[in-house]
This record gives sequence, structure tokens and C-alpha cells, in this order.
Amino acid sequence: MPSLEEQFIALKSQAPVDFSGAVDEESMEAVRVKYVGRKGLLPELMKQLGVVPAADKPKMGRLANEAKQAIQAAFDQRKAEIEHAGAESAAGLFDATLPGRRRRIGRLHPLTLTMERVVEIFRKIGFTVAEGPEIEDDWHCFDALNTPADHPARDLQDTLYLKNGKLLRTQTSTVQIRIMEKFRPPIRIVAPGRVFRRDEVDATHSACFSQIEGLYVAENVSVADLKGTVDFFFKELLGPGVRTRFRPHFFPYTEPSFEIDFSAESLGIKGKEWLEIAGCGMVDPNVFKAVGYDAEKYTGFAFGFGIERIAMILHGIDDIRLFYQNDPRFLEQFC
Ligand code: 2NL
Repeated sequence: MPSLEEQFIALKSQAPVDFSGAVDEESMEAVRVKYVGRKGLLPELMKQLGVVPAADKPKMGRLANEAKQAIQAAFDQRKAEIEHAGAESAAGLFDATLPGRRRRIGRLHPLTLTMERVVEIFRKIGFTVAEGPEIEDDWHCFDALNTPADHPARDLQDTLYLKNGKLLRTQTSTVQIRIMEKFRPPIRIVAPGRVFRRDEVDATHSACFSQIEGLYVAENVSVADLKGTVDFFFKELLGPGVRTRFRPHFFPYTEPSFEIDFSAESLGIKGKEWLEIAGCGMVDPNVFKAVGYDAEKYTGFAFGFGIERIAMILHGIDDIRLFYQNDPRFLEQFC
């Protein structure tokens, strides 16, 4: 014979099963009477409450209450379901011969697909993937990257600061700094992820976008290694006919620094001969000093590019906002 406690618990779980078997008012009433009628299961159990030892009374009372509520809830839910089904067929809305409602299958977001494609190319040549937090501090986002306190990028106008003094990372270099703080060279990583800027949103700017940065640190790493890596990447991404060119530029964290263009016309992209796609350079010795590396012994290259820009070029998309509006008519086009 199960204990009183077990019987209350059994009622609680059995009631929804019984009610879900009811199909109309009549069968609902039968189940209701079975549970809470004058000689129903619940009242019969309640009678036994009288002989429970005083110490167990509060607990048993609570169990009884829970069973009662579960029965009521199962009754209410099934009643609503039956009424709903009745309303549908009464209005002629239910037609058993119609095909079922098709469940739409989700798919990966175009930015995820692009990121995966990019990461796969770098994995082929020995880069591993590193990740880090989106909420960062000034050290990992700026100071360690040779970007002093008076640098314009640190302005409230450009960076989203939190009330606690932290900030939303503006580039994934923060991840590379964290990796360098933890591990000795050689290091060969890519850091994909979301970054944030306080930008006016328009067709080419979004306050949140996706970026991938790469970093290779060892002895005797040269600009030739950087150029070879960048060339390999764009040939893999855009085809063997693509050419890349480096234009001198400035970034606080690399010296020398370059902007990378690729030959657009070779891909049938009309308008301009060269399209700007990324930035790169040789890691500034001050960055190595900030993470405790011997800047005499090690050299390295780093690069960074925007995933939206790559996806836009690959698919001929002209407005960055499309990636963030979650319109299925747009998102369904990629697989
Ligand atoms: C761009 C392109 C770039 C880097 C990112 C980097 C990271 C470390 C050290 C040195 Cl840890 N550099 N990243 C370098 C050059 C360019 O991104 O257009 N940025 C605004």
C-alpha cells in the first residue's frame, strides 16, 4: 500500500493524463467526478489527513493542496483545448483534409556562414581560433595596443562605455592581447567576434558588427610572411585570379601599417579597379612590451577585417543594416 504522501503525488501526475483523454463535456465530467466528486480520489485521501501525526500535518496539507491545484489546472487546460477545437470546427475552420502546418526550418545567418568560411581558410594554414569577452577594459582595448589616453578612438563619441568604467570592445585585438598575456610565442591565432562602436547607423555603418583579426608572433616573422598569408587568404576566398595590394597606412598598434585592396574588376565587380577590404601591419614593439614579450627577439604580423564587408562583396549586398533587421525574406537567401 503506497503511503499517503505517495498517493497525493500520484494524483498530481495522473490527473493531467486522465483529463487529456477526455474529448467532450461528458467525458470531462466523468474525469472530474473521478477526482473531486463526493466519493472522488481526492476527498477519499483528504479523509486520511485526520489520522496523520501532528508533526506531518503541515507537509501533508501542502501535498493535498498541490494535488488539488494540479487537478484544477489539468481540468482548466483541457476544457480550454476542447472549447478551442469546437470553435474551429463550428466556424468551419477545421478541415482534416488540409495539409499540416509546415514548420519552417531555421538556417545559419549569412554572417555566421561568412565567418565560418573565413575561419576555415585560416585553419588550413595553422591558425587556431581564440575567443574572449565582449565587455572589456581600457587596458586590453587601448593601452596594451599602444593607443594612449588622448587618442581619438578612446573618445566617448567613438566607444561605448559602461557605467562601471568598462567598455564594449571596439576590435577583437583585445582577445589577442589576452592570449599573449597568457602564452609565450610562437602564437598563430585568429580572433573572430562581435565588436561595437558608437557610430551613426547608415548603409555602411552599424553600431555592432563582426570582425576577425589574426596574429602571428615568432622569431623572424617578416612583411613577406604577412603578404604571403594575405594573398593566400584572398585567393582562397575570391578565386585564384584575384590580386591584392598593400597601401601604406597608420594604426597605433602596427608599424609599418597597410590597408589591403583587392582587384575588383578581375571578379566582375564594376565601378572601381581596387576595393579596400582590410588593414594589417607588423606588430608595434610597444604592444610586445605591454604583454611582457621580448621585443628584440620576436616579431609578428597582425591583420583585421570586417565580416559584413566581406559578405557584402561576396553577395552583392548594398546595405549593412540588412544583416541586423532579421527579415526572413533576406536571411532565407543564404545557405
Ligand atoms: C583595421 C584592421 C587591424 C590589427 C588590426 C592588431 C592586433 C594586435 C597587435 C597589432 Cl594584438 N595589431 N590588429 C592590426 C592591423 C589592422 O585591423 O582596419 N583596423 C581598424
